[in-house]
Amino acid sequence: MGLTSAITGLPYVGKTTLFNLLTGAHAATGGFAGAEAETNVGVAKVPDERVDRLAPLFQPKKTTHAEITYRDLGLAKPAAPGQAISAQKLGDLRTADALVHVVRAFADAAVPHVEGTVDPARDLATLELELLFADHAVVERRLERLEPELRSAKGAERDAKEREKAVLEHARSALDAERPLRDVDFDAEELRVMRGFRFLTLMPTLVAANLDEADVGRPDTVLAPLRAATGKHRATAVVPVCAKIESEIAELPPDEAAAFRADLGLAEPALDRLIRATYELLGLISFFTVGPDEVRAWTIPAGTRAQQAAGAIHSDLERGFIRAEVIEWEKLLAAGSEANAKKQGIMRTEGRDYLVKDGEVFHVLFSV
Ligand SMILES: Nc1nc2c(ncn2[C@@H]2O[C@H](COP(=O)(O)OP(=O)(O)O)[C@@H](O)[C@H]2O)c(=O)[nH]1
Ligand SMILES: [Mg+2]
Repeated sequence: MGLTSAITGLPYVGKTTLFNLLTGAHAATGGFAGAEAETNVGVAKVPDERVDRLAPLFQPKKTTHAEITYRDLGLAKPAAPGQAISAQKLGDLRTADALVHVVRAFADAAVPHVEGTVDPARDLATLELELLFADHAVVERRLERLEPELRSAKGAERDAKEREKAVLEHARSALDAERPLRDVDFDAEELRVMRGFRFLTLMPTLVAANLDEADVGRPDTVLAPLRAATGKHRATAVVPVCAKIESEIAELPPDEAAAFRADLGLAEPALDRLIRATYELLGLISFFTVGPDEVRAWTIPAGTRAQQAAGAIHSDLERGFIRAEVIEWEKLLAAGSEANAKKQGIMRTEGRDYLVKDGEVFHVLFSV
């Protein structure tokens, strides 16, 4: 199960520049035609110091970080509200697990701005309205089709369709009031009914504010209005980036890059910031498996039980799950080896209902 984030935003805001930075790709930037036409797809390795520090203990043949796929999906400037996003783009956006909405906060006379002036809060509102219109259209279309279906349906099928209608009407009233669906208190059953529609305003959303070089060291004036706008919404966070300088820094040798970043007041690379925010937004955690063959990070939702977590590794491990041996990664690191950890009695045995915690190392015992 790989995670996919869709990068979206108006033209000329730095989407492709950010995509290249995150995935190490070299897709062409700056072209308007490309903004709507092409989709760039790339994979980023989830930076995780814990994997890097555990690996030397095992000298494994392979060290595997978690991965996240980024899809860079350009959009045209809306000619009129509700007309900016092609059906194909909408479909592409809907396949993602989260949205990264890039807004332009950099001034650069050489880079055209579709609205003429730099105003990231305005651009954020413009695109959010587009996503809202898109969801509204989906709801309307489905409600229209439900009417004749309801007339002919009977029994349990009819009940299910009545339920669907009620849920969609609930969604429509929120969208009519320009409320993104992630702000609405749907219950688990309603969310289940809505899952198949893959509503865009239901998706966790990261707003990547693409800062001007001059603002990197003092981002708060730029971020404050964006945070005021996003603070009203659930599952929404703002992450500052400076796609252009950070791309230049990424070309430097690691120690020079770190020094350069520190000078600018950037504590860590854009990828680390974005991915941490993505995990937080989506409620994801990591656990690890270790051994001479592979040291590897796995991504699961917080609150996953040990048996299901084993299924992230392989379905046989879930099916034949007996128990797991568990240790926090720092304790394993301190012990120096699993043999030592066992001798010290700090490896625990946990059953299938154990709730896996972030940073734990797992050995699954199973039999199929
Ligand atoms: N000054 C400045 N220019 C940037 C920044 N990010 C991107 N650009 C430039 O803006 C132009 C459009 O960038 P691009 O990534 O193609 O934007 P997209 O249309 O959103 O994919 C390119 O010429 C980039 O070099 C930035 O942080 N600062
Ligand atoms: Mg682009």
